[in-house]
Amino acid sequence: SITIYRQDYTVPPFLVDHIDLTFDLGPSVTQVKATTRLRHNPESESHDIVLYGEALELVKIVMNGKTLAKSDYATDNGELRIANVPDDVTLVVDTLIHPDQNTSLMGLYLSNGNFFTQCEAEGFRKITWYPDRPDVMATYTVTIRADKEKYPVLLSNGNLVETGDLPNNRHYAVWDDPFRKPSYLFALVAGNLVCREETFKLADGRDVLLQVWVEKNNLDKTAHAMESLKHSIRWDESRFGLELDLDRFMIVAVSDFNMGAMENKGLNIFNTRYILANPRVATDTDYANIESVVGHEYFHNWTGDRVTCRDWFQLSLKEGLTVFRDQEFSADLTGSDSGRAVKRIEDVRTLRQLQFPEDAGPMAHPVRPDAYQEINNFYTVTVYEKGAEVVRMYQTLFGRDGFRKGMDLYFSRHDGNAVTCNDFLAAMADANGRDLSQFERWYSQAGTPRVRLESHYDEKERTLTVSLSQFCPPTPGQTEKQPFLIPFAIGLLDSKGNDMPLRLKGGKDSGTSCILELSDASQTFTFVDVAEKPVISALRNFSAPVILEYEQSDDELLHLLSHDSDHFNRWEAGQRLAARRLVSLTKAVQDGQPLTLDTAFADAFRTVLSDTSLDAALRELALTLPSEMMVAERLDEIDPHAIHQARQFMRRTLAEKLEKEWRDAWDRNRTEGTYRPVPSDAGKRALKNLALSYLLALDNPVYCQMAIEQYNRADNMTDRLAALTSLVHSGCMNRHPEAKALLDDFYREFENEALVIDKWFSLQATSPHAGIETITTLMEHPAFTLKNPNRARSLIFGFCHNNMAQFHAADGSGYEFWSKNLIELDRINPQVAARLARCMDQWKRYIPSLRKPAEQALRHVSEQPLSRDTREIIEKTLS
Ligand code: B3K
Ligand code: ZN
Repeated sequence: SITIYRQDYTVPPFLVDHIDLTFDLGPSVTQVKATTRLRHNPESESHDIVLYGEALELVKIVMNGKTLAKSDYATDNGELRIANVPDDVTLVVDTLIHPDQNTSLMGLYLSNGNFFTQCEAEGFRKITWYPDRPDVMATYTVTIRADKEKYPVLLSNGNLVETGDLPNNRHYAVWDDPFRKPSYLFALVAGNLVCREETFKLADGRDVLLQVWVEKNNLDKTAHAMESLKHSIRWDESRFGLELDLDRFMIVAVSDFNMGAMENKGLNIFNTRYILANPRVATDTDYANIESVVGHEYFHNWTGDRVTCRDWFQLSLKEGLTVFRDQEFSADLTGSDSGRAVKRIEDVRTLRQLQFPEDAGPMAHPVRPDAYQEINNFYTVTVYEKGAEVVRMYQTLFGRDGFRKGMDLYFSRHDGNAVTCNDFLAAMADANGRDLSQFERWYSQAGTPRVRLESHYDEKERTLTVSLSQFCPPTPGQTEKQPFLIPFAIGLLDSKGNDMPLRLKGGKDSGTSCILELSDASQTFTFVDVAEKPVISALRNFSAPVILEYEQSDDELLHLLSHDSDHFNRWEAGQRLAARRLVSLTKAVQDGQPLTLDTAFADAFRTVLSDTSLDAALRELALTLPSEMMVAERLDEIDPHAIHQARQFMRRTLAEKLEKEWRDAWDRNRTEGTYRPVPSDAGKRALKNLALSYLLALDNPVYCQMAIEQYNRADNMTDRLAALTSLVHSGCMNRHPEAKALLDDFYREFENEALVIDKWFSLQATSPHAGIETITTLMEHPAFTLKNPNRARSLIFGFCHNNMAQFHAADGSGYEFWSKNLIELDRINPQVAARLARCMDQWKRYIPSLRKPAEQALRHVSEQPLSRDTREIIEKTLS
């Protein structure tokens, strides 16, 4: 495969002013006519027009009125080059495409008989020959023609300017998008759909039309998406002064979709998973995800669409920034400090669980990658979530106001253009009068920095010295790293648990929390007037995406757990106490030693559980043990079974020791009245359902019965699914015929709700009792199909990614299952397959007995014909 390098960027030789697209839609054959006005780019030395195309049937190309002969252009490897072209050119390209054969779900494809497009990153080239690169921005006019009965709804970007009838029961619609955009933001939808719509008043008084389009049977699940959209519009107005620039904003839900959603200008297309909700079918988590993804795609209208990326290496320019914006949106919408903390904890948990391992594995890459073979493989947690942390650090350094100034400058400089991460950095630097050249290393260097903290309290001088040193381990292609600029938030607690006033030597008072700027390999900071030996609350609110190495005693951590004014660090202290024990329990399992858990730890958990002054949501987070993946992260060698046993032991022990308190928590956190997906109620449900899952670890028939009753009484999916999951994942399922019947009941009840059936597959695939036979049987279920990404993910990814104990079966059967399905999936949908390929990222760290079958499975895959997507991942994983 060919590797593309960031440093090889050259400007496009020709720019496009306008493109006219006409689609004659048919499922097996669609005709596409593209009329493009091109103009030579004075910044380019080349006079060649370069177009990209994939899986297209070229009918003809006409340039300035003359049909080109084959000898007038050269095609090679998806590129079509017309050499030595005059400055102004009109190009008419006629092509045929075959949507019904398109299983990759890139370009134009069918889902339940309706037409949809997905063009990011390079899908437009599956529609027509075009300079399909993000720095070529044009205005679009799109004419769609189709059978009127089968495809009554015809949508594209921008404003609807004309509709009408055509002979042979066909009709047409013309859409005009006045905003210049790159081809990756183009979209078309045609089919039998209905919408929920509303007129909405913007801050400047303009009325806009908002629509959420779905299949007819889903109209009753669109209210929450519409609410979320309105909240998003208001939020961007008030927090960033950014207003909707179109008269109409449309969202469409589709059930076959490779990822979460897509920010096409004025016509966002979503995976149904992030739109459809009502209490019967959606959980609290679904509601929260919908809110944040609707927000995310809406926020892209400015950070992505109005200002876009110069090239795909700059992807984090829009993604990191937009994730940061959606995180802040969700946090603000909770309306409370503890709500913000809950959101922050969840986001950091994702980062640590998914991004830290990526940064430490074979696919590690900088937030702004230097090279790729297949760009779709770089829509990663590093580009997205670490990218968001990098953006967050500007706000941590400059405050909300300073950050806003930087944003304003960014838009005033770059609106309507395709720019780079460095342009964003420059806007932040200039607006705040700071030299940020060192900060750029966050974009260029991969790997998670480790920050070591050592402290010394001088009782006589009443000073506290804090020494910070940083080190970033090597990553593929980067052996040496330069120090990062790390904003390190810190606070000091006295023995009563109160925040102490902070004063840095030579500086002024800094309140009770301050940011130390670590820029050298190591630095020392001295606090003066420190009245007693404090307990240090380090890296508050997770102020930088680093691994903190600071050995605090159990007593200090317990002190932080009960008193820290920084909610994040209270949670963190509990996690560190638990993780420390999980690591030693894992070793004990491996050495065949007896397993024990100290009373002090159980007591600390009891105190948190009973502390009703703490929000239920925060208690739930604090009492959820670090995941098996998180424990694996702390070990040099991964022994999945030992980790699983250690964690199960800790859960069971905490269930036993806190049995009464769990019962109380289950009793007292029932929500009253009709279901509302608001944070306070969702928090209660989360705590109640955590309590239930602990109680079910006790193998007591009374609790199985309790779960069965919760299932039967539930008036919402959160409680129903939690009860069913706890039953399946605990031993109850096998001992209670009644419990087993619930799985069938659930299936029958929700047979016609695809997203709920996904949950049904996934809760079984992730069960610690689900061996390879269970999974194989589920694969044969009539409702299973590899072709639908959501379905494939629910079962196969559920098992390979989220069922550590079973996937890593000693006989290698899990890995064999993985390779077989990966190969099959790759022939259908390379993008989804390449995600599945990532399951083996960590194989070199497995214990030796697993490493062998893992390598075998990887080698077997690498010997097959593979897509560019999957090939890149497998080769990097093996290298
Ligand atoms: N920008 C899209 C992702 C497109 C992925 C292409 N493989 C969704 C988002 O981040 O909003
Ligand atoms: Zn995005």
